[in-house]
Amino acid sequence: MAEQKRKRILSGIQPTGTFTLGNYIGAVRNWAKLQDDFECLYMLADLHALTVRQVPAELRRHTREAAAMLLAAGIDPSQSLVFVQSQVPAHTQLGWVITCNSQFGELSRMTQFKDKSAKHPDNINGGLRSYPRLLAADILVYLAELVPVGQDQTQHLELARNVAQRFNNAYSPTFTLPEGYITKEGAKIMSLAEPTRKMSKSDTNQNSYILMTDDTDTILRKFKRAVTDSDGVVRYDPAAKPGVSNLMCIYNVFTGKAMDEIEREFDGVGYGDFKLAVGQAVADALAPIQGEYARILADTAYVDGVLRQGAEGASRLANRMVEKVYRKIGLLQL
Ligand code: ATP
Ligand code: LTN
Repeated sequence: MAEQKRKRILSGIQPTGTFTLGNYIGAVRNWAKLQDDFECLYMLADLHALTVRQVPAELRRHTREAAAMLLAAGIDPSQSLVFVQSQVPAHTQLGWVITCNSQFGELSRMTQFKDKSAKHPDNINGGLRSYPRLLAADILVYLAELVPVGQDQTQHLELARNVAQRFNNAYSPTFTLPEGYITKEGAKIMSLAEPTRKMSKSDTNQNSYILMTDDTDTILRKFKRAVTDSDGVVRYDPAAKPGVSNLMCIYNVFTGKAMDEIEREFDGVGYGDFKLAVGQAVADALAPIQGEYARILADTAYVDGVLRQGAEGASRLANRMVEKVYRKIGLLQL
């Protein structure tokens, strides 16, 4: 009985490269924790990844790697559905309906569109702009109530809510309005090289991010080089001290220590020791995940089996919804 009352969660991540510490802290870490209390669907958004040019063989490899990383980070396929977006055609089927029920202007305001078109001026394609409509379809096709994401996705969620509301008004109540599920700690981990920008796996500067697969030496080296400031005091002040505050956020996530506690711990201690402590906390937290990741990734048949089973389960849910929507909007059913 309780089973039926669990709220449904959907979230996605693009298989555009190895996950960063930002992806883990802002999204993936929370996904595993939510499984006991919610019905969870976790998706590798390979169609979204196409908004930026991908090398085919790499996209394929990254997709399997991303699946293995989700499993290594604690997502349990016997509890949650893990699947690849392109293997559930219902997303694109509903996506077109959403496209026809959304307005042109609202898309150009999206920060991610502006960021990515600035980053790839030679490829400002239609998908890059339309992308939030497909994201809305990803969520609405499952009537997902909660969407655990990092802070950078709030604008897209707002758009999904607006589209859902508009559709419900134009036809009849159909879609649930999804809420973001954004944790306070680590909702936006910043780049280690430019702490006013978010840490991103597609950054060209390798020192700006920690990858989930980085070994301890690499992690320590990257933290050692992390940009801070010149006043030498470990104090939480994201506006005035973005670099130090970002490191404190990361330390807080892995040690559970509050900001004032961290300030006391490193009172009178130089940045060098502080950075080393943060790096070590991260390395210690990632080591067991990395062990699991290597083990799971080596078993391609297992990973593919999980994804196949995930796509079947997700399709069953999503196909029903597409059928219902198609009927509502007057597409002929035979
Ligand atoms: P890309 O660099 O390819 O655009 P990305 O690293 O920004 O990718 P996404 O695949 O767009 O990552 O995001 C996956 C999830 O990780 C989303 O929920 C997003 O909000 C979250 N996320 C991404 N970067 C960060 C970050 N720096 N801090 C917190 N959460 C993040
Ligand atoms: N756009 C997200 C990935 C994503 C997603 C979703 C997140 C695709 N579809 C649906 C939440 C719900 C991103 O990672 N930038």
